Amino acid sequence: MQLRDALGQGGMLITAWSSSPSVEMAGGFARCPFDAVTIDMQHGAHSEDTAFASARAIATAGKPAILRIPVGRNDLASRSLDMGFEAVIAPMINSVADAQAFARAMKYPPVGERSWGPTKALQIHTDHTPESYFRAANTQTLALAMIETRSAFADLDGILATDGIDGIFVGPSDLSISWSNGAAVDPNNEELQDVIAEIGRRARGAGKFAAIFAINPADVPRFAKMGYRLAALNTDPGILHAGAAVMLDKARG
Ligand code: 3PY
Ligand code: MG
Repeated sequence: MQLRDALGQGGMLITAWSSSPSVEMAGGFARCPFDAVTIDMQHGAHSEDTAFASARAIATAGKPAILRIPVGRNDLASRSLDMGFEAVIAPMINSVADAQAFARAMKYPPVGERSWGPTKALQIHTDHTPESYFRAANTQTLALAMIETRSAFADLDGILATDGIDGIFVGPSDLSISWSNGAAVDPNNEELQDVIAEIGRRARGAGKFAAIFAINPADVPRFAKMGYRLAALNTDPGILHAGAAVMLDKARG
């Protein structure tokens, strides 16, 4: 397991974002110079089968695998750690109670209530014995709580202070919807940038990691300056379209 140590070294890590249910493509992303690959089971089309097989393909390529669970699926949070994922992103963590429930699923006692059974994880993380995995898991696997509503922002300090929550992950699109009371989805909204900066500042102050979804690659250095340590770079369809546009422009002169 390597993600926590890489995050601790400073600098900005960039994860690919896999929404198409293709193990081949997730493994392909892991062989690109991304720092990690995230499998999206909230809005992406991955099933448990493709997600779990992707975890193995990503680890085989030497990269950390991250999973975004659907809203409230804390059972899947524990299970994905058992399948070898190093971090879980939980969407719509809107209160301290949401954060506590997520943390309980992610951490072994005494911090949480994760149940023992990392059979597949041990096949992937072959540097670990069951004992060493047990000792390492609570610190080496990461619980990232998504901050993407006004109520999450209102409870931010409590969410950050929750034992077992390692960091936050900002969802700028949902945050823009909530911030405008449903008037618009506008993640580039000026006012929102101050809120995003404030979330990064408070996460850093609480000694927790800050991560964010970046639609536009040019935003990543700006987020890094705000203290964010991990950015997801668009999605697989977005990268396909952007790459095709660049190549077709060149091909057509
Ligand atoms: C958001 O921007 O709301 C996200 O959840 C990014 O995936
Ligand atoms: Mg969202």
